[in-house]
Amino acid sequence: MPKSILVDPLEMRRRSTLVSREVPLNAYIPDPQAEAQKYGREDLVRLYRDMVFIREFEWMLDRIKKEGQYQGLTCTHLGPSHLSIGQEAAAVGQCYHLTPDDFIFGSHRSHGEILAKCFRSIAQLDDDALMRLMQTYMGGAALRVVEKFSQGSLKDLAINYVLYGTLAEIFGRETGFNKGLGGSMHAFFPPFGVMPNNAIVGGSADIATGAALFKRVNRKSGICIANVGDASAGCGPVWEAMTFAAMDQYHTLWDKKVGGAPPILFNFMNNFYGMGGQTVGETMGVGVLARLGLGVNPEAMHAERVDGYNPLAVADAIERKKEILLEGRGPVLLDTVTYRFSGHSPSDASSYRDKEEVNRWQQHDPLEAFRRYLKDNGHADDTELDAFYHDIAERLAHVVRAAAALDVSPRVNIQMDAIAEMMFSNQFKDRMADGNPEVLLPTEETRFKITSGKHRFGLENGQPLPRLECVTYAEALFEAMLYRFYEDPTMIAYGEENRDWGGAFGVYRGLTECLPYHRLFNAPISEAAIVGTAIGYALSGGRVVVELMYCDFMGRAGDEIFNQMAKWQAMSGNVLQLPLVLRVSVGSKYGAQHSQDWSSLVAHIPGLKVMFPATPYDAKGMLSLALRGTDPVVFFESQRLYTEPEKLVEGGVPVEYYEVPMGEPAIRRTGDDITIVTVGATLYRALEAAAELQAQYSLSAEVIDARFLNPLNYSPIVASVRKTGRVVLASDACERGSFLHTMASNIGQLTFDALDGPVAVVGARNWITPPAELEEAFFPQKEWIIDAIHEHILPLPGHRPSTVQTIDEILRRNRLGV
Ligand SMILES: Cc1ncc(C[n+]2csc(CCOP(=O)(O)OP(=O)(O)O)c2C)c(N)n1
Ligand SMILES: [Mg+2]
Repeated sequence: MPKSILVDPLEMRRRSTLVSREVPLNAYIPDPQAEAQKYGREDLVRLYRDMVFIREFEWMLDRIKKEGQYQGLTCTHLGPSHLSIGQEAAAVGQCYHLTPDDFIFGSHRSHGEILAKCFRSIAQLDDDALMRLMQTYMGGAALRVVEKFSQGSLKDLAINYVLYGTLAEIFGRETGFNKGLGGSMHAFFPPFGVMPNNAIVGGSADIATGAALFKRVNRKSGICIANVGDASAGCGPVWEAMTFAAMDQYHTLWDKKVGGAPPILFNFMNNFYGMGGQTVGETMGVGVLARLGLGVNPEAMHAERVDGYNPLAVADAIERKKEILLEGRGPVLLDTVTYRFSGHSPSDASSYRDKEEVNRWQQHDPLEAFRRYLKDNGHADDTELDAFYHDIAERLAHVVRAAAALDVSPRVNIQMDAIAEMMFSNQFKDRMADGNPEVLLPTEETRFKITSGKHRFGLENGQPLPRLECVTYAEALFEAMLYRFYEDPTMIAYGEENRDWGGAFGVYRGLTECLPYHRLFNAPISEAAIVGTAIGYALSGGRVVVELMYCDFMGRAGDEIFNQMAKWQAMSGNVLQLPLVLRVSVGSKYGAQHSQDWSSLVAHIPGLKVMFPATPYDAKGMLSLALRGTDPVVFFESQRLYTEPEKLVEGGVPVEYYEVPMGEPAIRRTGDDITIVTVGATLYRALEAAAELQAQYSLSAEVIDARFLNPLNYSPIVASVRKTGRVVLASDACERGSFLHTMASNIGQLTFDALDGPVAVVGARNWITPPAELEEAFFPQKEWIIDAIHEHILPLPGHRPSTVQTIDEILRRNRLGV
């Protein structure tokens, strides 16, 4: 089914000039009369109050970091504290037109944004809703603390709740918004639409875009804002996110009823500095940050520079841009001009900037300016405005005392393994939301009709059946995907060449016909954004499968896999779940940059489940398992296996739905003399080795396919090794640093008393992967396994090794680092 977007050579070759859209800079024209009418006295004064509250909150942290006290109360805080003193108007103005349904994601410097959004939500919600929320969030833990010292209205209580929940989080306490596992740089509070803040510069851009995708695909209300710093404009993933958000297909190919582009606003909090590097005049060359929009789409992302020192200019911009976003005409970029009076962090002596510059900005202090504005226009007098300073100081005295006291605000119980409990949600859900999955064909008319009719086992009387007549590893994956697509209305999949082409290896062939564009689409070649947006989609409540064409491209999505996908479940204190499967194809035949098995890298990172099926039965059963879970899974597949039918599991690949049990290795061949454990496609070479060991040396080998790297139940492996007393491990990953060494060390510790020899490891050579014709010298072969057994574990009578696996050779290779 080809797309009908014609690329016309006449049009493409025509001489003309590209005319760029104009980008407004600080276009807001203040009009006190109109503003009084639009906002009303009460709200205008409240904007000021919120700015004062934020400033005092940050000032309090500054005192604690620099002096170890606040209002005479001794208090220490070891962790970070990136303050936003000077930037309050940008945060408060932004939140005015946002509701709890609108999501904001932020950065390491987002305390002000958290407070502003929470205060705004408190103003909007009624007392019952607020109380319910405080009672239910984390079982009411923070509410119980603040109730003890709060007086006044329920909204007053809610304000204290927010101040305390945020501070207790910054102090790393269990009563904090994220059980203290997020801390200052990652604190957030989803009930008010305050979504994860990110300590990786620019990290929020693609995650927020994924949340916006979730809203669009699932027809949820609200917009998403990625609050990132000006210096993040130099980050690749930020650009990738903007490109992803601006894809033409939302308008050209997606069903109109979906509503257009994801409602994402990239808001650059432009304080003109990274830590010390100046983005204008030094580390970048764009001049005006808003210019970036010109490089992304014809609408220039509706970019504008906004005066972030006037909360009303910011509120006005957000109101106008929100409308554009809700109409599906995003993405939007705002260059919100601001300035931090505080250092990058409290220990920063600001040696990189002139005192004169700070002084000049202080003369524009948004709090002073807005105070003057309120007084000049008769909205408030000094007494009323000063009262806010007294009010917040009084609140904070209670809040700091409570958050600092270990008996009131304890840390999570490490003795009870509290953090381990939060690494995974370990739930299984058939669907992440109710409703009918949007599909274009009834199941009976999908390609399942063909695959289900194929031979489900690839051998007959021990002889191979024609491959085309058997269900293959790739088709087994297809069946698992199809099933879940028809069960879970939130499930979507995307990646490079996922639609039409069916994924680079055809796994999704047949899905294009049965799914609308918004459930299966081609992404730009933006691995970081592919994974990052999927994280945002998943943590907003949807199930998502994304694909990296080759394992080697994980490098392009390094931060997203290692820092984001792996961590948000635990950093949220279990508030978020990540039903996200990242399919990663391990290549071969394509040389050094397309043939690496990097499973050890992901298995090393806490927070990821890691699977690597080696048979079609497992391909379907393990993907089915991953697709019902609520945790992030990196799902490795081997390109050597895609076209293989099932030849090991009796009965073949079931037509109906089934799951492989989590973490359980599979015994592929039983034996008594030696255990061979494999990860991935090396299984088949191990089975060849086992056959030869039996035929030539009468040794019976037990072959175990680990299937899972994490979690992994070692018990069957331990039982096998205790029986055989010998073990060799093999996989296609380069030997140095391979996950096999983790397994070897565990098996060694768990079975030392039963071992007759060392645990041997056979990995690929520590080289670049050579061309296809030389791969046999690189990836473990049957002979390597037999030779390794002969050299290290059990001399095989009469055996003449054909490869060098000796101790001297191991030493030599390590000396050379190869
Ligand atoms: C990927 C990454 N690189 C470097 C850092 C260290 N770092 C933390 S904040 C920062 C400067 C960020 O500047 P900007 O994005 O403008 O935000 P601001 O601090 O000005 O709010 C740097 C370099 C980091 N956290 N993440
Ligand atoms: Mg900055």
